Amino acid sequence: VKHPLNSKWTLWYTKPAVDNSESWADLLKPIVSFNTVEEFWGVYHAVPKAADLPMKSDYHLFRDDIKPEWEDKTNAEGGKWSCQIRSKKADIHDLWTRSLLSVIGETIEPDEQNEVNGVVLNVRKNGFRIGLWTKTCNRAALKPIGERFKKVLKLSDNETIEFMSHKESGDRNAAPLIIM
Ligand code: M7G
Repeated sequence: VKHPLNSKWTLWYTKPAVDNSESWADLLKPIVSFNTVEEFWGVYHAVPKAADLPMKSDYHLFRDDIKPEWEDKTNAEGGKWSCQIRSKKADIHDLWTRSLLSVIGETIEPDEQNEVNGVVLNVRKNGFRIGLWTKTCNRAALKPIGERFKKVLKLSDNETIEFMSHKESGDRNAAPLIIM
């Protein structure tokens, strides 16, 4: 017996660029799709753990046929809640697992909202970053999601997450739409 999820999900991987000849699109590839709890755990155990990924790589888990790019029509008007995992004690494997479960189980958002398109893990020199991608930049919809995201990431009261629209994400000087 398999337990269906409410959506199909696809895991994507961005491999680190070796030189400047490879574009963003060349580096980003879908790995596998699943739509049951059992298939999720199969994938989860088959792929490298977050802490074992190479520098400059990403995991992306996205709903249905949404590509993990700003350009996708379901992402174009949206943005992301972003959290830099600063604490050295933080167990990235645990936090990424909690993020995945809250997204596929849809406990990250109020019932039937379907505001969350996907979740992204970036492995960078200054640490790990987890981003929660949303369909819109609607503050009223984003706040309860941000509150839940902070609990999923086990943040303490003095740690914050930031929401930035994808349209502004290329602009280094743009301020986040929400910090909380
Ligand atoms: P990043 O991985 O979001 O953050 O973006 P980083 O600066 O910590 O590495 C790195 C670069 O990847 C961007 O400057 C873009 O060149 C490219 N890139 C990232 N994303 C998410 C996209 C995207 O959705 N579309 C396109 N075209 N390029 C992207």
